[in-house]
Amino acid sequence: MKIAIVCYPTFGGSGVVATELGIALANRGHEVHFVTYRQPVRLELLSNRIHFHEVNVPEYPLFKYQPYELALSSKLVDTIKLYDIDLLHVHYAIPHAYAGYMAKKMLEEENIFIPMITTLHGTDITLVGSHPFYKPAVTFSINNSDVVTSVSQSLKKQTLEIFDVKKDIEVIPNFIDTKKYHSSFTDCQRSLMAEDDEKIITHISNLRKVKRIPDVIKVFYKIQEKISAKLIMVGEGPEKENAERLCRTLGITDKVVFLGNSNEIDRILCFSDLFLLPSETESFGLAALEAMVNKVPVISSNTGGIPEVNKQGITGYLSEVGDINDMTENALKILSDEKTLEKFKENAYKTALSYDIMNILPLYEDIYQKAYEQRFKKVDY
Ligand code: GMT
Repeated sequence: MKIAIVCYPTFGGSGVVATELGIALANRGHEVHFVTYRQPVRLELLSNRIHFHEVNVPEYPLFKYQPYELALSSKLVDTIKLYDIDLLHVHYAIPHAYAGYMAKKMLEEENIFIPMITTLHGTDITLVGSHPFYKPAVTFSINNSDVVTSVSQSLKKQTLEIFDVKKDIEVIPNFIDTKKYHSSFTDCQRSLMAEDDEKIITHISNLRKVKRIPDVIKVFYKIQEKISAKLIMVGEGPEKENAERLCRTLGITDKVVFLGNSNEIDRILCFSDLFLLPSETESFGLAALEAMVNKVPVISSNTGGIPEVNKQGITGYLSEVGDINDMTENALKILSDEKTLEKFKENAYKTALSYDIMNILPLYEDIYQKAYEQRFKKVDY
């Protein structure tokens, strides 16, 4: 099949999922066309089955806001026609599903019928999409997609609660290519980061408010009062400066390393002992799954789709949002005993294996096939 994928190309779960999915589809013989404003960060290997089409929005001084949706829908129309694309898969409803729908309608004028799959990722529903400014457009885009998928049961439930959805939502969980990970802790070069007796605790995100970065720092502060530890903060975002300031106030700057954005997540997770994810809300928690496949247990909040991934007392522990004392206690339970830590590491890895891309990819291929077969049918509800 020839598939056009629209996503955000930046560091962030939805872009990562879309990119990894595209790469896997290409490996299965499909032809994949990424349409977005920059080459996706994880799209390193361009093969003859992977194409990238950049959306340019020409600056026009008369416009206060440059119309990205317009440029995207036009680019989609051109790309779909030029490459004879069979199907459009948009990741993140805003504004991708909206622009995709416009492209679909423009193409229909020329008797070209393209099914559109929309995958909901989280903040497009829970934070941004539910805002009254966007809600009618998001509701419309969801209801007018040919197939809608969400990355967790929890996100499906939230979507049905927030929007007047007339369509079925299929849950297809996020995934990981487990073959890419050769987790052997001997060649992780952990000595570059910490002393032998120090535990390495890691947080990876785009450091936005929803990630509750001060909780990460406070939990770490309490952990290092009891055991020797280092904190590695990976990512860039608006909460970074506050976090650096908090570390200074707490007197732990020498124990916290801010690495910024990194393309070496696997190397970092390879030498990590524990992953912290105290988010306010999280539709899935791909970062937790990436930690788990690298044998890193997870201390997280019990919110959104996280409990579908992080299993209480098995792969880590879950606490109420903001309960830093409980998170600290749980972290210490895992870290203070090597045997327990080893057990949690193994459990995390085993659980992550069930999310292998080879288990999830056929679910997408299946809905692609069904949507393609029904492409001439009008969406009606
Ligand atoms: O969480 C982020 O900061 C990025 C965001 C995104 O839209 O890229 O992630 C969302 O999608 C990921 C992939 O499906 C999920 O794993 C994240 O849980 C979800 N983030 C939130 O719901 C806050």
